[in-house]
Amino acid sequence: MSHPTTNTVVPSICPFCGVGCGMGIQVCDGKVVGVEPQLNHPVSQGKLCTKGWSTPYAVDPIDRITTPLIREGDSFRPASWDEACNTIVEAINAAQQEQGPDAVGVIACARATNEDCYAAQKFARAALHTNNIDHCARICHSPSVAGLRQTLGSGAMTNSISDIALADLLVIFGCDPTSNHTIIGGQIIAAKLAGAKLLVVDPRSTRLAQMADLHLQLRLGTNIALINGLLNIIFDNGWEAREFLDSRCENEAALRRKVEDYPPERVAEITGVPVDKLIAAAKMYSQAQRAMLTYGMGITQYISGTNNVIAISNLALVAGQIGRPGTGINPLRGQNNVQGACDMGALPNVFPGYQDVTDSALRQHFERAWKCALPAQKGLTSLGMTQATLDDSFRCMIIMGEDPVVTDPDQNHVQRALQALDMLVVIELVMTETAKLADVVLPAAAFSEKSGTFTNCERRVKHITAAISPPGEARSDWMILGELATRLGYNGMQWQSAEAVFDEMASLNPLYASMSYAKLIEKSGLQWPCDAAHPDGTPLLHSERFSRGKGRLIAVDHSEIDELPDEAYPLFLTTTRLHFHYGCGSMTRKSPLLERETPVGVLFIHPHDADRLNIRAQDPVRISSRRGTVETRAMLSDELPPGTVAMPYHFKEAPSNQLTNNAQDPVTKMPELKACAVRVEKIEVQEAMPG
Ligand SMILES: Nc1nc2c(c(=O)[nH]1)N[C@H]1C(S)=C(S)[C@@H](COP(=O)(O)OP(=O)(O)OC[C@H]3O[C@@H](n4cnc5c(=O)[nH]c(N)nc54)[C@H](O)[C@@H]3O)O[C@H]1N2
Ligand SMILES: Nc1nc2c(c(=O)[nH]1)N[C@H]1C(S)=C(S)[C@@H](COP(=O)(O)OP(=O)(O)OC[C@H]3O[C@@H](n4cnc5c(=O)[nH]c(N)nc54)[C@H](O)[C@@H]3O)O[C@H]1N2
Ligand code: SF4
Ligand SMILES: [Mo]
Repeated sequence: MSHPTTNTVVPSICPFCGVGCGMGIQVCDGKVVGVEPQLNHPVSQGKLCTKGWSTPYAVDPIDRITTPLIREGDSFRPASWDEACNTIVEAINAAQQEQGPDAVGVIACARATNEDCYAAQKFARAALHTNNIDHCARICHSPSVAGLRQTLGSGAMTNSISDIALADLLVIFGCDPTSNHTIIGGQIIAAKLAGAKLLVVDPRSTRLAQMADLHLQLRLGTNIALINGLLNIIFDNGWEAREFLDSRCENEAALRRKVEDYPPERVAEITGVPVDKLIAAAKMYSQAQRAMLTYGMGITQYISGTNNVIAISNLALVAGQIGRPGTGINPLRGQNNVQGACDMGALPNVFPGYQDVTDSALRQHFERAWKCALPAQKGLTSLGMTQATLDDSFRCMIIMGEDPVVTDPDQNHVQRALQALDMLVVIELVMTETAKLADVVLPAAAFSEKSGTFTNCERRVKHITAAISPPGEARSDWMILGELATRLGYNGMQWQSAEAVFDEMASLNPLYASMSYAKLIEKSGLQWPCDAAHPDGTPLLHSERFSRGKGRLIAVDHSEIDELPDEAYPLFLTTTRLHFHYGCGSMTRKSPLLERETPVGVLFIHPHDADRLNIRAQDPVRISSRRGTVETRAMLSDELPPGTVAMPYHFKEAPSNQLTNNAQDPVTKMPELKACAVRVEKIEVQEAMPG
């Protein structure tokens, strides 16, 4: 590969969140020396947030893994690719010979490219003969994929980010875009300043809630009751979109009957939102010309996650706020390429393009294309693999760029499982907490060191090119998996370029059918579906009909969260994000600027609760749940309702996932990351200060 050597700017995409802002990577003498915003990028229009600006630190060679590493006692020794790959293949073969193909599995990476994720699922299915393939969408928007597939036929953002400027009402439901999708957050503020109304539904008083026309500060986990209450009011007043319901939706009668059980007074009691605010919100949303609804983890990260998404869908369908510009149901996908990782089929139940693995005609289609027999049963989810390890039926896991020790619920449980594996392989940029437990660590190329494509939250597929070479012996994930496949005896992954991977994928994925690198570069990205009928892509889904035909209304009921506070654990804990850090922190925490902005771990607590517990600002505190204990510092915040404390999950020194609950949504196995019961105590000065 040849790379620019002096002062060149290589167009690329920010490697953090799903907004997918356009950046130029500044390169000097084969090193990334800075980034700059792309002025004419369709999403970010010349802007980056602080994380985007800090990208050079995130991919800096300092602390990067540069050779394969093999465990030797408590540490690692450098090894050749040959030795590392042989060690892995031997362990896989032994596990599969003794316990069958499903004793192994792969976790793909929503921060890596589509090409990497396509390779990960093909590796699992064709080389390992198992559907045990999953990734962090499981604990993120898997309920969106499952819920919206049932109601609309497709689980992605229905509209485009630029529609924010077209809406006259913006509904921000269980997400915090100024922190987490910052450039979208900025566009929401701009729309508000230009006259759009703002309705926020969140237990916390987020920045957008503070400037909203109406803030519904509901109790944690009461989304369905709230939405059924709004629907009750809408039907009661005849505010529903009559014509839209008659012509484009089905199953209205059952939904109407269900929401009769949710009169405003009852809903006020369950949710804590006063009746007058419920009525105002129902009117605002149903009577707006164009209401655009965005939602996030406050909807999905519950054991009722899939039903929560269905409730959101019911609301938009009944109000007819979908299928037109400036409206829609818009799950703000989190990771820079989580939309793509799902589209690629890095999920245990679907091939690329959401094609069911249990459908024999589809499976035969992939068997012919990949020239191998494929497994017919759905695979295990990521947390399913963890559990199967503890149940002795799973032995070998390949984790490509995820840090479950910090980011999965119930850290002690996760660590026990990873330690019980015969072989844990981690393909990473840096030594994460998870990589530290591995038997073999393989060095991955970062986004700035490889070519490929990313798909952002509005289904926009963009091409990126390598700006520099990978450090040391690091390689793109698809190359690593291709090498392992060959050594396992499967020859169908010997691609010569990322483009060859993309072309193969596009030939098998109907949503990407008419895409090619040349066209992606020429058009500056394309939104799927992009096929013969939509050669220039599709900015707006469901305009004439829903992907499944009629929009399906499904009656759902409020259910309690799994673990309510009691005498021993009297407070609710919710976990959220901080603007300045990202995921497990392995990339953002390399930036001195971002690191300076936030303390190493923090507990947010309402002043009333703090007062009762004799806790002052910055006091060291201990937080305990039924699963673990964390020590950190207190920060007083009246943005939380009394009785609820909050922690970010970015800090390995104060990992909130020591505390979180692994209880799961029955449909998607999404764990309840947004609510569990905890006890908080002040740590007296003579005890050790937290790190
Ligand atoms: N800075 C930064 N940005 C990120 C990330 C990061 O780590 N750092 N991660 C990226 C990823 S992977 C994702 S998925 C996105 C997530 O982005 P968001 O969806 O915005 O994520 P959270 O902050 O976890 O949760 C959103 C909100 O849900 C609220 N909430 C909790 N319970 C409920 C409830 O019952 N009902 C309602 N209505 N709201 C509730 C919380 O108070 C919080 O404000 O962010 C992406 N962007
Ligand atoms: N308590 C609590 N826990 C949560 C959440 C919450 O709200 N509360 N949110 C959940 C959500 S929504 C998500 S998405 C997960 C995220 O959980 P993770 O996916 O574990 O988090 P990331 O920090 O994004 O980890 C990605 C890793 O990939 C590596 N990486 C980056 N690029 C590449 C690449 O090209 N190749 C390879 N091989 N590696 C690469 C990075 O170094 C990083 O260590 O966390 C979840 N955990
Ligand atoms: S909003 Fe997201 S994509 Fe844009 S610069 Fe910030 S982290 Fe990167
Ligand atoms: Mo996420």
